[in-house]
Amino acid sequence: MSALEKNAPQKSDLLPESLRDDFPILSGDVLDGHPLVFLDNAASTQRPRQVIDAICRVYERDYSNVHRGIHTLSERSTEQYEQAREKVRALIGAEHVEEIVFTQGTTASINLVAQSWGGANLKPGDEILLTAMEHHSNLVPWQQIASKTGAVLRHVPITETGLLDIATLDQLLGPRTRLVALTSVSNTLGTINPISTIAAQAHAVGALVLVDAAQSVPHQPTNVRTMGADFMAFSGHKMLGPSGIGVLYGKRELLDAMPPFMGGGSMIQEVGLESFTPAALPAKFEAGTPPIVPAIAMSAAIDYLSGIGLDAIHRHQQALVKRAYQGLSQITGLRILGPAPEHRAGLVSFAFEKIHAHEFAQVLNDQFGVAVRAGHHCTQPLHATLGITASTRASFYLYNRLADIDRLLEGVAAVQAKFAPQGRRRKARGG
Ligand code: C6P
Repeated sequence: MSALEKNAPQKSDLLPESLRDDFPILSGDVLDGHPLVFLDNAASTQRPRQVIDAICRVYERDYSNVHRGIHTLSERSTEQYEQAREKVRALIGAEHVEEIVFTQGTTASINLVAQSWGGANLKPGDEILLTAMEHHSNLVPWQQIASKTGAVLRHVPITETGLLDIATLDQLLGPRTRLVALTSVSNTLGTINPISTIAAQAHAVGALVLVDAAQSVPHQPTNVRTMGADFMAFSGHKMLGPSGIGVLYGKRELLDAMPPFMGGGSMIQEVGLESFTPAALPAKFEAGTPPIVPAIAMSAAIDYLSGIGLDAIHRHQQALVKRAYQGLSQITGLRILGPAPEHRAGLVSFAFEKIHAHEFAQVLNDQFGVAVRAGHHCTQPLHATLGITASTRASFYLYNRLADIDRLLEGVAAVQAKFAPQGRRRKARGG
């Protein structure tokens, strides 16, 4: 029995393969002669027929602008748009439905908090604590507001094994810390961060906590209250929904006290020629015509995910990532970034000294039908910390199978053998 077979996940950890039938693109003719192995889910996921149908249904039967008309179609659209908000509330365990603001995505949500809350509250010398593993979307908005307000950015480092070095929190958190903004799952290392522990420490010094949950809400059960999140951001397109829709969760009293981010229609109660009064939550933060159909379709995606169960989806991906990690660890000269499988979500990034990540991804696509992402994955500072400029990333979702992982391993081994037949064996390591 091979090492892979010995460590094979229990069948019960895996979801039934039949759910793939719900995803037309997986059986479509994407690549000439190769069945598609889609392992780029951290970038964006595919959509099931149920979500595609929801989009068609709204446009064919129910579509109009929301919150504006008293005619039937406007009422129908408004009702479905607001039902989507309630569905999001339930998904993340928020207390009040008005704590759910629809945005364009994670990036837009974080920018909203940085500009609105940050602009109103940050003073010179105030500190914002980020981490070394943040996506650019949770770095640049803070850099921008820090340079406007005189606030100072600090960063939690990572350990050799690719975990957050939470032992440093005692020194990094202090009376000047106003906000800790961090990712729940690293899109490059796969690390699952201990958000509730960090949030408790942040709250103990009076700081707020913003969670970038782009890579966790789609993959595991989430509860903003047990997590200790004051703000949380995520995107619809990473959870089987359309692009152009995302969510900002914020505690009601915080959102209430924040000034509107954008001005325009819908976000006002009353407007005069010289001034306006903002609308109540959540409309205050939804200026202009919102992403109506994307919100309704995201709600269909939530129904789909809830029908399968986020616990089961998480277990499925744990089984896949374990297999991928073990297989990649056997490949000569390959460096796996990030921690052991028990600390990571369903993705693995790796680097190979002698082959550029783009070359790797190209061959995997062209010769093996395996779609992965190559580059810095919008985490340039993290890559610099790791001493590299790029990596190759395979990221999984509910429709991936063990056979997909095996195809990836087959492709990686073949590329390695082709480009670096003399490569010396190196132990896989984190960080
Ligand atoms: N990461 C990836 O390939 P948007 O683009 O706004 O939906 O999400 C931004 C974002 C924020 N935080 C994290 C942790 C993310 O992973 C992402 C998106 C994609 O890793 C595209 S760069």
